[in-house]
Amino acid sequence: MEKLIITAAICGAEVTKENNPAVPYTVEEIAEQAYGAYKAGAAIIHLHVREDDGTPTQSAERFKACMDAIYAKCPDVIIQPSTGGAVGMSNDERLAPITLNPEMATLDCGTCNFGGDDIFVNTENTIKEFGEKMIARNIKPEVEVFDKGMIDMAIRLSKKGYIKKPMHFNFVMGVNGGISGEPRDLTFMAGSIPEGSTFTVSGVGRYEFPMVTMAILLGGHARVGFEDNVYLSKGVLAKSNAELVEKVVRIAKELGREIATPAEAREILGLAAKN
Ligand code: KMH
Ligand code: ZN
Repeated sequence: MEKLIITAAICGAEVTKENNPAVPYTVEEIAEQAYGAYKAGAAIIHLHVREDDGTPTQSAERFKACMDAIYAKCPDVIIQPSTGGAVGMSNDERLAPITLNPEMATLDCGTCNFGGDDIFVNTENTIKEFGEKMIARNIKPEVEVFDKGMIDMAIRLSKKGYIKKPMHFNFVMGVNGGISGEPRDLTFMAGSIPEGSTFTVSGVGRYEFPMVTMAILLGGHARVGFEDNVYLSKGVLAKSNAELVEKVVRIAKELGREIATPAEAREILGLAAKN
């Protein structure tokens, strides 16, 4: 089986220090959390950024400051900025970090409820626009799918040339409005992607470790981090993103799956080597 790529979603746009005091806001806090996760075994940092007061922002300047600070501590890590941003942001706002030409970025492939009155809007035209812009900049999209229909959307749009093959998916499971995070759900999602695709799983909240464990067994990849879950185990807050990554590494080792370095992750995902 391929080595396991671990992604650390260290910050997110919705989670706050009230949920877990270790959620990073400042450039320094973000770089520190990324470094800890990288040292623990994460090859990819899925990145959202904040103003110092915790307000989510898609400012290219803020992304650049955070990416520079992360690369200063871990020069070979893969940084994957979010183009999802936070609910309610405009497309132009959300696309700002791709002007920095990152190796990867997320490409959300459908609209869904996002808890309460929130709707995370990704119309077909939005997906086409984001897909085209990523192709133009040679950015590998991580295709974010919150439900099975979004896989079908990605397949349709990749046939039309908006997303290059082989696609790399992230199944986000357990959002209030998306697919749940039960084993049958992951079997269904993993069985629905085209041959030659790769996938990562992000289980939200209590679904995080069961879904990651199942992904390890299925040959998929694993995402953990404060964006998705702030608990190390039931009722126990994680002290850092690194603690969550360390737990994945322990599970993977028990199950006989080796961990991919960033260079190995680049090879698996078809990214250019970094010099
Ligand atoms: N914050 C969510 C509304 C992504 O990073 O592309 C969207 C999100 C997905 O987090
Ligand atoms: Zn995200």
